[in-house]
Amino acid sequence: MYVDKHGPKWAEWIRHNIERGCDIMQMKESMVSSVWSEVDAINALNYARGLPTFDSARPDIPNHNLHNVDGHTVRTLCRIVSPNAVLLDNLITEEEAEELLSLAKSKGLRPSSVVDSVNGGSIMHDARTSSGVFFSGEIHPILTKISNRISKLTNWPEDKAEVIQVLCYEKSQEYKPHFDWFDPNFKGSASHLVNGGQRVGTTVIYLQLSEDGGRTSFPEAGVEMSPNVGGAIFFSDVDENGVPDRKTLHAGTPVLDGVKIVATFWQRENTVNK
Ligand SMILES: O=C(O)CCC(=O)C(=O)O
Repeated sequence: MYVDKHGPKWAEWIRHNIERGCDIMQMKESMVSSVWSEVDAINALNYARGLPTFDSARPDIPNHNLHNVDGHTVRTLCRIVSPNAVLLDNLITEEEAEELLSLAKSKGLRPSSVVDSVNGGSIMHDARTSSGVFFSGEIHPILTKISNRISKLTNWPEDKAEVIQVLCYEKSQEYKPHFDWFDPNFKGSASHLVNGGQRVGTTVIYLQLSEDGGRTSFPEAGVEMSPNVGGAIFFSDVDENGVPDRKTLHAGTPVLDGVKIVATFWQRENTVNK
């Protein structure tokens, strides 16, 4: 439990160094600079010392510049505190972006919808003029690879996530400011909350860049982001206690020139039946 997360050698290393009276912060740093996530390292060290462990209420990116996920390096370029949002470079490679793009194009893009706040179904809305593809119930190596990488990076189980969606915005298309979390006050949220609970994390991966416009903006924070191809924006939809965060209001600003294509990955509170 906790100490065994990366095998018996690490468990032994933790126990032995605690017994020797090593500095706990230095131990944590050594673990994090190796294979451990920050949360797992803290939990393992707490557990080994009989202290309470901490299970995060939301996915999050460790507070480091470089992240090694199974040999693939992702870099944090910018981090904002409220909402808890991170601009990432190289979340996926340009080749992986191309592969996902081809898969989406082969499926064909349809006008995007939004959740109907009354009955939970899908409806067309002026607020979202893009077109998109859902890969519901399908298994493709590239989808699995990307969900697996994000789940590891954010320290959140892979089964607690929706399938990836791809969105395409042509000139003048946009997604007006909105929240990704389901508003518990809306009748239509119930059918979504029952399967997987609340949305707790959003990752928007850029697959194709527009020439101008088409940024992801956070109006409450006064921030607009525009990653490279394969770069992404991650944000927690809820606060540290799992409560929907109104600061996560965000938008896909109108594309002024060219075509923007992104993939969106939503993480949930509970396991999702796909
Ligand atoms: O297109 C973007 O930049 C943001 C996408 C978005 O807001 C969403 O899919 O919820």
